[in-house]
Amino acid sequence: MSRNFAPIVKWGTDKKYKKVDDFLLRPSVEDQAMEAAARILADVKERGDKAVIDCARLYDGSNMSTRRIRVTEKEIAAADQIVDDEFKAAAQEAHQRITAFSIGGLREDWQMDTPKGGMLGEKFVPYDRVGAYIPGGAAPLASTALMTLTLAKVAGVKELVACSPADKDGNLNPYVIYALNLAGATEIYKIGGVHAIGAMAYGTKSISKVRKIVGPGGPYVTAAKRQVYGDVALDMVAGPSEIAVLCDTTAHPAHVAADLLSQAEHGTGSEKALLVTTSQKQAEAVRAEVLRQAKELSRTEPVEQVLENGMLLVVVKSMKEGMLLCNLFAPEHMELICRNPEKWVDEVHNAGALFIGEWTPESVGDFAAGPSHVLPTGGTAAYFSGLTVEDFRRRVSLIQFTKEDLEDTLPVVEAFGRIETLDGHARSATIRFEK
Ligand code: HSO
Ligand code: ZN
Repeated sequence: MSRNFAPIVKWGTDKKYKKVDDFLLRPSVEDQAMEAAARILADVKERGDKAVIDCARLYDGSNMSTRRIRVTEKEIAAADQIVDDEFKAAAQEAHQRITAFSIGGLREDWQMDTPKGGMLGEKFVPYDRVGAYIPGGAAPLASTALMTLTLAKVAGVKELVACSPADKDGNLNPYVIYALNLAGATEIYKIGGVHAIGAMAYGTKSISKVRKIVGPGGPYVTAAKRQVYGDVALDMVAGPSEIAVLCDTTAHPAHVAADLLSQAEHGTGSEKALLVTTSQKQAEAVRAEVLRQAKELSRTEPVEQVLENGMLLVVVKSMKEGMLLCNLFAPEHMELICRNPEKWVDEVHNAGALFIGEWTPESVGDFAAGPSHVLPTGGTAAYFSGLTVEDFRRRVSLIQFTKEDLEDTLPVVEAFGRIETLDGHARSATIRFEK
C-alpha cells in the first residue's frame, strides 16, 4: 500500500492549510460533461427514439432496439424467479421502513383564518408522472430503486417511470427490476446516461415526458439534469458518495475506518472520505486500520483510487473546530462518533444526512433505515436537502377572502398599485365596491 494513501494533516482556524482547502473544493458539475451532455440532449430532442437507441449502443454499450427498450411483464416475472428469497425479505423490510418514514414525512393540508372571516391555506398535490434515474455501472443499485420510487408511491404519484442502463446483452439486473417493481414502478426503461435524462425530459415516441426527474448519477447525468431544468422539475445534485466522520477518542478506530472505506468502494473514483478527529493518535490508528481493511475488500481498484485522491484524515484542536471543518465540507453523509453525540446535533448545519453515535454506520442509511439515500453531494449539502416524499408533491396556496377581508385590504392593494404603476391591479379590487 502506498505511503501517500489517506494522508494525515493538522487543521485549525489560525492558518491556511492548502491540503484541506484543496480537499474541500470539489466541482458539483464538470465543464467537459456539460458540453457532451448538451450535444446528446440536442440529438435526443431532434431524433427522439433513434438518438436514444444509438446512444444506448454507444454509451451504455448495450445491444438495444426500440422494441426492447421497455422491460416487459415477462422480464419482471423472470426477475422474480431469479431473485433469491433472502434478498426478497431484505428488500421488503427496507421497503416497509422507507414507506413508514415517507408517511411520517407527509405534510397535512392546512388552513388559517384571515382577519375578517376568510381563509388561507396550502394543499398538497402529487405529480402525475415522475422519472427516477437508477445508475448502472459497477454496482446494481437495487436500494436506489427503493430509495426513489417508494417515496413517489407514498406521495400518490400514479405513473412511476424508471430508467437504468442495460448490460451488453440488453438486459437489466434482475435485482434492480425486482426492487423497482416492489417500489411500484409502472414503466421501466433499459437506458442510462444523458439520453435517458433527455428522453424523460423531452419525451420520445416510446417514452412519454415526465414532470420531474429524480435520482443520482455520474458527471454526465448530473450535467444533463442541469440542462433540462425548466423542461422538467428536478431534485438535487447527487453525484459520487461522500462521508465525513467527526470523532473523539471514544470512537473505535476499526469502526471508523470501515465507515470511511464503505463509501470509497462505490467505483467512480471520485468518492470523498474525510476523518476529523481531536487526536493524532486516533488518526494514526484509523489510518492503520484503513490500510489493513482496504486489502480485505473485494473492490480493490476503486478503493485504492479513493485512498490516493479522496481520503483525508484531519487532526483538529477541538470538537468545535472539527464541527466547523465538517460544516465547511458540507458532506453528503456525516457521522458523529463521540461522547454525548446528541449534544452536537444542533451544531451540524451542512450535511445531507447525519448519523448519530457509534451504532449508526452510514451503510444503514444506504440500505435500510428509512430516509432516502438520494442526498446532495459535492458541497451542495450547504444549499440542497436530500430526497423526501414532499419532493413528489407540489404545494398549491389557497386564498379565500370575504367581502370584509377585501374591504379591509383595499388600502394595501391600492398603495402597491400606485407605486408599481399598475392601476389595473388596484381597480380589480376597488371595482367590487362601486355602485
Ligand atoms: N451511498 C450511496 C447509496 C448507495 N450505497 C446505494 C449503496 N448502494 C449514496 O450516497
Ligand atoms: Zn453507499
